[in-house]
Amino acid sequence: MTETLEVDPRAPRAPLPTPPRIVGAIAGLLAGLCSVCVGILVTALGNTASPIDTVGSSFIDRVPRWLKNLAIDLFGTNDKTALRVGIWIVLAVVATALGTTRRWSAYAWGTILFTMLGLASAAERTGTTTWSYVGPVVGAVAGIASFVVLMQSGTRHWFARRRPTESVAPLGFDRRQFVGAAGAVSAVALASGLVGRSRQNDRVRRIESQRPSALPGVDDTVDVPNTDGFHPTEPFFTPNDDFYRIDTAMSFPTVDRDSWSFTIDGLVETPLTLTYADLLALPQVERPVTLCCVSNPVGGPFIGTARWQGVLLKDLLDRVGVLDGAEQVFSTSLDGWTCGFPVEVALDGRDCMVAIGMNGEPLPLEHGFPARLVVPGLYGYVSATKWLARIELATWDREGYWVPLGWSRLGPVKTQSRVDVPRHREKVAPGRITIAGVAWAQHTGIEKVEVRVDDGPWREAELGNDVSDDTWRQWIIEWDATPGRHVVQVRATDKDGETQTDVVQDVAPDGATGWHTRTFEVTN
Ligand SMILES: Nc1nc2c(c(=O)[nH]1)N[C@H]1C(S)=C(S)[C@@H](COP(=O)(O)O)O[C@H]1N2
Ligand SMILES: [Mo]
Repeated sequence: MTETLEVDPRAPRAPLPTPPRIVGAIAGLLAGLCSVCVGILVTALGNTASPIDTVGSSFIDRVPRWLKNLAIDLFGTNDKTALRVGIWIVLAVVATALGTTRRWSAYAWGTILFTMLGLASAAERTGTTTWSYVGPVVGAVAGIASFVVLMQSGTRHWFARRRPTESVAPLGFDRRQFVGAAGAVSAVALASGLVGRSRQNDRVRRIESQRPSALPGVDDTVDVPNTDGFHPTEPFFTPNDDFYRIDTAMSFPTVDRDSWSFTIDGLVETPLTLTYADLLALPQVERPVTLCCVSNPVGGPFIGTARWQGVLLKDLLDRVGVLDGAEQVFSTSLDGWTCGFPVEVALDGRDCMVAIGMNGEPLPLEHGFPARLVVPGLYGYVSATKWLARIELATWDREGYWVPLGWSRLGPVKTQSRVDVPRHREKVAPGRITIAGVAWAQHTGIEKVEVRVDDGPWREAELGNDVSDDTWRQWIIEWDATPGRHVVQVRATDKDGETQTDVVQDVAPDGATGWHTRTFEVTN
């Protein structure tokens, strides 16, 4: 009697065979992609930041000083993109590795772990909503389901019609069915990713659309002498689009102009809350101020000058009445970033402002719309809160964002100067050339800039018009270029007579020092 392959329908179902490892890896990767993209879609539908950005922000909050510096050195103002790419890579590697186990339970536990990370980030952040939690959870469910479907797609033979007499012995791996399922999961991931991204852009556009078309008229301004054409490459006022941007915000905090307000409270007699309309209605002051970042290396680009418009902080502090115990002006942004500077700085007569305008335009999103602080003479990390939410008069017990991460509590700007022309390793023709740059010592002012080539004598550069002690000063000097390789150095002296130190110090903990040195080539 020949053996039949007939099957007893009452027999227990054989377990599905385990698909090859490569199938597990692909399934893991695609399911992970699906998780994240669905998470992005759901959060975007809820008008809130993506899980990637939320986790990224939590990561930034924990970055040690050396890593922050390394990131800025390597990526400059593209550090956020670099972080996003890094997070995607880590997720892709983990999802692929989990997939190779080919066990759905292992994959599910891994996904749950990363989802918890997303939820924990959402929980610790200011400005997150219910959607910040719903997104990762829905994403996790979608990812685990995708993984199960993909793993079974090659072996379950959903579409293979069986006659009762046919074998259920393994039919082998159904490649077409797996490819079909992989295509479907990829399509879901791609569609959610694209829709999510466009919704996320809509969110930013909605904030953007709330910027008014014009600023109120200025009541109090200063005369700015002409500075056009003096410096060959660096305009005195940095256009808003070229102005450096440094902050910890992976995505702009959601702002509703009509309900936005900020409060001045803490050690004050009467707290004050001002809406955007209130700010526009107050007397408008405009001042040119150079803002710079403590992370700017010697010769670096993280500096810019703008005409800032807004309300003088001093006037607001007079209104609330600062109490005796107050030591610092401690401010918080809509996304929970903080910083603080001494109360004396706010009251010593300098033009600290709650700014709403930059170079004649309402503040761009990148630079703090609806309102930010601008404090002449201090680095941004202790003073220049963007997307302002609160100003608190506090004692030094409170620590601004960067202080526990190893940065100095006080951040007065150090006198610095920079060579812009010739550019680094530029080749120039022999003959008379112009060497040009900028120098700054905000709130003290620049008195003198000296330049030397190849360890020759220091020569005094010609200075551009003196706009304000709170702004940088442009300088130029002529030099008869002889063929060969040359080194140019610059040093500035402030209006207190202090010449900038040649002692080289790194940006941490309170700003870089040393003379900017640039090499260039003179050839025919
Ligand atoms: N909300 C918020 N404000 C912030 C920061 C930040 O991370 N978050 N960074 C500060 C730092 S370190 C600097 S140097 C300035 C830079 O301002 P800009 O991006 O407009 O040039 O913003 C300051 N204000
Ligand atoms: Mo900064």
